[in-house]
Amino acid sequence: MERSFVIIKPDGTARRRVSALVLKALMDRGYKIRAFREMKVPESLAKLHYDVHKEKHFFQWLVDFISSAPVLALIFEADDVIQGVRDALGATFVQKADPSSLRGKYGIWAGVNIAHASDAPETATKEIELWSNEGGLVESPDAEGLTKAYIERYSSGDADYTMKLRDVVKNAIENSDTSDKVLESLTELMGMDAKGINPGEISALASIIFEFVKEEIEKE
Ligand code: RTP
Ligand code: MG
Repeated sequence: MERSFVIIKPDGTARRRVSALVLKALMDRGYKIRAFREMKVPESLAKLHYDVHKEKHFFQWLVDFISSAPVLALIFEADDVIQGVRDALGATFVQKADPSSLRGKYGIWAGVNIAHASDAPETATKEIELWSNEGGLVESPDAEGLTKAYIERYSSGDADYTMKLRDVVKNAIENSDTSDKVLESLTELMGMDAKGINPGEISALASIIFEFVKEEIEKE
């Protein structure tokens, strides 16, 4: 049976409700969960995970983003799960993802996009090996129950700050606004649904999103 390695990235996990909704949407597709781990990603693991992108201009940003605050690392299993998860996520850049896809619904902007998923069976195998050896990911019969418990615990309520976060980022880029106000808004909105996330990690995540905004403005 095919497997996919999935990460709910810090921008989803810091917003607990959003990560619960993403997990629920993926489970509703009938996939089995073989491993579940909430963890802070060491920079060394983030670098190895995104090693294929090491020559890209956004590599260091991507490493800082993925290691800024906790993620959920998971192994999904089902027939055609790799393509299925990627279809559910939608296009890489949030503004290009279909509005009904998970990145389209919950991603913040561009590559600040909620989740990673393996792109082929060979990469899935490599990623599962890497995260098992370097990330303490363990396959367990408990994984399914842990995932359901997470969904149960965090998916209630209807507050969704995604569009507000998206507007802050978009407006800042459009208006070349690099003032502290932007960072303050990001920190406040990022913290709205962050039960159990350390405030220092929320700040680190907001700062790395602010870095992204500043880099986009410099490019123009
Ligand atoms: P992922 O690996 O995270 O599942 O995403 P993907 O296959 O859809 O896209 P990929 O090209 O592998 O990019 C990996 C992650 O890097 C960030 N990114 N930023 N600033 C940029 O131009 C840029 N391009 C990619 C995104 O977080 C993307 O998910
Ligand atoms: Mg990729």
